[in-house]
Amino acid sequence: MTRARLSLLLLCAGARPALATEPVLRLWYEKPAAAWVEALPIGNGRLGGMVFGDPHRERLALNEDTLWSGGPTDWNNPDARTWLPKVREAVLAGRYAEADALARRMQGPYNQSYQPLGDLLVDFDVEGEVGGYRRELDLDRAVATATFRAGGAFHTREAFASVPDQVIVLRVAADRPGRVSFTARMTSRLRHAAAAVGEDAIALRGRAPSHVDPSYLGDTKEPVRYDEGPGAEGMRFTAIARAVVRGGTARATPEGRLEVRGADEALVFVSAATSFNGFEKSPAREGRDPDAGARRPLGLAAAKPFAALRDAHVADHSRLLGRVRLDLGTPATDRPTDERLRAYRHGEDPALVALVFQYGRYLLVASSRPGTQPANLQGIWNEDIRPPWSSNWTMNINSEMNYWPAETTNLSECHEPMLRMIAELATNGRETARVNYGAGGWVAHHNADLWRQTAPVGNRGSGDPKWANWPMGGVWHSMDLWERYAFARDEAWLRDFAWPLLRGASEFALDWLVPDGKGGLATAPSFSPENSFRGPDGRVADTAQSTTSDVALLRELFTNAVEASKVLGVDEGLRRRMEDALRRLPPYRVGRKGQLLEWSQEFEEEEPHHRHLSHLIGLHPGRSITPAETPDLAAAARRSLELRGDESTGWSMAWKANLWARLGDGERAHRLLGYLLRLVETTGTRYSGGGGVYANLFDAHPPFQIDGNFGATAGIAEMLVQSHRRAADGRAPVVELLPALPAAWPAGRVSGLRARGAFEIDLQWEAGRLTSATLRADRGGPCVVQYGARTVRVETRAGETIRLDGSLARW
Ligand code: FUC
Repeated sequence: MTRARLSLLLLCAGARPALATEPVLRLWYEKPAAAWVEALPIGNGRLGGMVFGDPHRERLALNEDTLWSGGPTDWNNPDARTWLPKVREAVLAGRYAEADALARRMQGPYNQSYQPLGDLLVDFDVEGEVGGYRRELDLDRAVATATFRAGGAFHTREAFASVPDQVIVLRVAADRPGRVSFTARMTSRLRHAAAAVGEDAIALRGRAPSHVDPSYLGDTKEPVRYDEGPGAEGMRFTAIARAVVRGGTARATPEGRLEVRGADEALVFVSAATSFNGFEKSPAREGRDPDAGARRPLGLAAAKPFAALRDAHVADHSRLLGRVRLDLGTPATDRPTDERLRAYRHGEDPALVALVFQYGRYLLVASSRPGTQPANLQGIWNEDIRPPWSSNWTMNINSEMNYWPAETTNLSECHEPMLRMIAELATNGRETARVNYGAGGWVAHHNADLWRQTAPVGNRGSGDPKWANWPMGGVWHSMDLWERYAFARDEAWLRDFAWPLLRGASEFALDWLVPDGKGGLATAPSFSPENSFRGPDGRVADTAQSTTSDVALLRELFTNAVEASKVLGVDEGLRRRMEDALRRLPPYRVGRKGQLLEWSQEFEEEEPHHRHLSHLIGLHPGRSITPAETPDLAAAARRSLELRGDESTGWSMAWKANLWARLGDGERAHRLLGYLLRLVETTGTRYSGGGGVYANLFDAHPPFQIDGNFGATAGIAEMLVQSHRRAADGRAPVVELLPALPAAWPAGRVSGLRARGAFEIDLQWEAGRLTSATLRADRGGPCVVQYGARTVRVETRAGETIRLDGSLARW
């Protein structure tokens, strides 16, 4: 059948477009930002900016993703190896509190902190009263705009961070000649100096501390330390702002001010670079020249017309963002985003959910591009020297969650920085595995930083073992490697890049497992991030054996690595060891309340409503528990979710939305999204209960953590398409359409979602029923499409497009 005939059928089948207009992907407000979490984020993966949009004074808060405190150090702890057997002995004998105390001796130093670069502050001469103010962030174009009327002129301020030109561009314009006048300067909370560079540019040069204590240590003796003297440690950085005017004058003053007078239009180009030269090099002694790095893109960018810069930026950005369209309807009135958040209860504004979905994708595109650092706990946006949890990569849920939407929502390129970080962690983690545990392969623990810290944190005793000692960071992140392959089916990449890393993670895991004395295998010490339990002696403890999360993560790792080795036809010996381990891992267990046990025995949980859901990893993001294949375990997981409760921190509620979606419960997933969309109006950086979002839609733990944004996007995708199961042949992915559609989204359409097996999916539904589905097969091969109870097996050829109607009849 020809294409034309196919689309005709599509229309005849009554699949008329349910929703006529494209939703407008825009955050907008009637006031300038009064706080950082009201400002609008822009980013090119490396450079980040928070745009406040005040008519009289712009604050553009700046970040560069390699600006971190510290440098490479030795964090491994050779003593850990001597404590390991003692910890194991205590755990296996059930002396858990003693095991905690011993485990603390295996810890290493805390990791370093992501640093703020500084602010570009622009004081404008604006004549007259300001009226008709509006500021917005256009997600399709990635441009932040503020517009208003003053003194009889219409003023426009636009800002974007360009990947092709590697600069942030701020355009200041008015529709009457000569109305653009301002004085700009740059400042930083870090040690810095400002100066003119040339006639029309100013520079901010500075240095990051050689050490910053994590925020959660509170008031320590010297939380922020700078090295002194020549060759002092610490990252160097340079930011340059250069003005180019049409009409009027631009001049840099010797003390570092940029004065623009009487221009028709001014462009301010901001460029920044650090001395970062790789995770294994001292940023002081072996660093790059940050001045040269900051200057390089400026000359080229400043020579281009504004329209060319903006068009190149928009083309680059929309190529990624535009791959997925989600339409859940258009709101009757176009209200400011903060008002919509206040009015959102349970589903009256589905378009707000679509906006939040795309915002997560926007943030990933803006914070994670090939060659940059992966999105950290705050993406790339941070204004504090001691940011919450160091704004690091926290690997017991948060950094994984950041990348959950990367493959499912068609942003595979944005996954690259995380995949590269995994490779770098494997390099350092090999040494940690050897020194700390005498084990092969590679290990990573709870926290990572720019220097790819792989050892336990905790400063040799002050970290709680339930997070500091948890050794499964590498095991969990190995899922990224397999998922990337599962979605892209790129065998060369699997062989050359992913397999050595998967193999190394598996080698460590096999070495880490110990016989349980009954023919099975156990992990000890073992933790369930980040909950504690009450042992049989009544004492609260963290350190146990074979927690459910360890077992789930190891099942996932070995299942994936076995399959990878088969696809590649390599390492048969290792494969057999993993298959044997899979048979000997402890089973999931169900407790007295019908819940999935969190520990290998039915201990009392210290916090029954704990935000973490580590024992449910097998349900999501793992796939060892599914309602279709393991209904009893799925029921137990459901019970565990009930017992944990709904309301929690931002990321926790986002995870729950994903978990409920995997249980096929769209109503409950939707309810969680409702909680996630609660407007949080306090802006402190300390943890205070009640998760939601800030006015700029940043996820509120609180404080701000970006994981909840990415988790929400992933959860919405899971409600629409799932593909983690396999058909009975063990090969064909099962692509489930609308597996968890809530009643609040009766009609809609989505295009461009990805499914494992390298498929791209478009769906349309009306009155809660699927009306059409399109599958594009990148690489061909079989898949089983499921809608409700109906399934159809489809054989595809590479490049083929297949259309199905709502009854799953193939056309
Ligand atoms: C884990 C969580 C906290 C927070 C931090 C970054 O320690 O338990 O809630 O998200 O990571």
